[in-house]
Amino acid sequence: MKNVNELFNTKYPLIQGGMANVATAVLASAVSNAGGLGLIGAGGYDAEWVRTEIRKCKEMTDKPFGVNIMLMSPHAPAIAKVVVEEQVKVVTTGAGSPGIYMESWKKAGIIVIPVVPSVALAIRMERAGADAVVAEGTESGGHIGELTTMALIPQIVDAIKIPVIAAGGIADKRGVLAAFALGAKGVQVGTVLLATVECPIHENYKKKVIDARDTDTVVTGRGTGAPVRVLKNKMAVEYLSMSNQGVPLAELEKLTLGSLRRAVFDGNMDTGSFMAGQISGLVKEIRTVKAVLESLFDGVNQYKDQLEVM
Ligand code: TUI
Repeated sequence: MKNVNELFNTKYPLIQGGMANVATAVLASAVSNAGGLGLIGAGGYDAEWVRTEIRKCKEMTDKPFGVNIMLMSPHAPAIAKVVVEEQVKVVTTGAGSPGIYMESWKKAGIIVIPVVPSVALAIRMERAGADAVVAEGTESGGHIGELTTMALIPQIVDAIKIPVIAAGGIADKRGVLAAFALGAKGVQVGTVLLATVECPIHENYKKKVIDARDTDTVVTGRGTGAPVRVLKNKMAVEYLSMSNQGVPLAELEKLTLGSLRRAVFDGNMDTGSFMAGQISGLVKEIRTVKAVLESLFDGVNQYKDQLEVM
């Protein structure tokens, strides 16, 4: 089995999370230039936005990068075509099963890495031709599954032959080593990259991550089929209280409509959705992307022979 950094042609076996509205060409190129695999997060944007970001990213780095497609987006089918046309090297997917696109992506020579929250989906994706999976624990920010990273990774590792990349709760080298010890061949990180110089989000968002303690995330939307982990604020607390009182979904959705954009672009502390993982409490300063990646893998090579990852 190829190591994940050989599969990507990167220095580190690391993927950046496909964070919607956050993961632009600016962040993706910074991660790729620092030795990881940067991703453009298509999020809710349309196909032409994605095409433009891909072209910008090609200008900003000569290293490999990928695109994350959020499958709940109505633009996903058109974006699935754009990644082929633009000869994107790697595609990751989230919030659904990419089965219907797999054949066209494989034909185009794209490395396909679905994000999965369960063993069943990991097995389905391996059968459908995925090159690797990102197994994402419920510690993660944004849209999440039920299982923790600790429980999910070894179960998926035992169920499939393709490489497993661990996500959820990883923000320093202890997390990286733990993921490798569980059998993962690489890691995906998101939260720790929010607190970087290059991350193109409002300063209030970065400050909120840095100020967060271990217990400061909550999960909204558990009743909607699309639970989302965010940092606690007025909006999240109101949402949970209204949801507990049985307020109908349509009412609740009025509260969350446009809330991620209010966090990312306006830094609105009261009404924004500050998506971030449980590991926010470990993130204490704003660093460059390069410094973050170096610290994640600092000394990890020492364990190369035992872990057979890099
Ligand atoms: O997708 C993510 N994280 C995200 S997407 C996102 S944008 C958004 N905003 C508001 C509401 C919903 C989405 C913010 N964060 N992570 C990957 C991920 N995929 N987590 C969980 C899943 C997942 C869940 C169910 C993947 C597949 C799946 O299976 C469905 C099926 O068809 O079997």
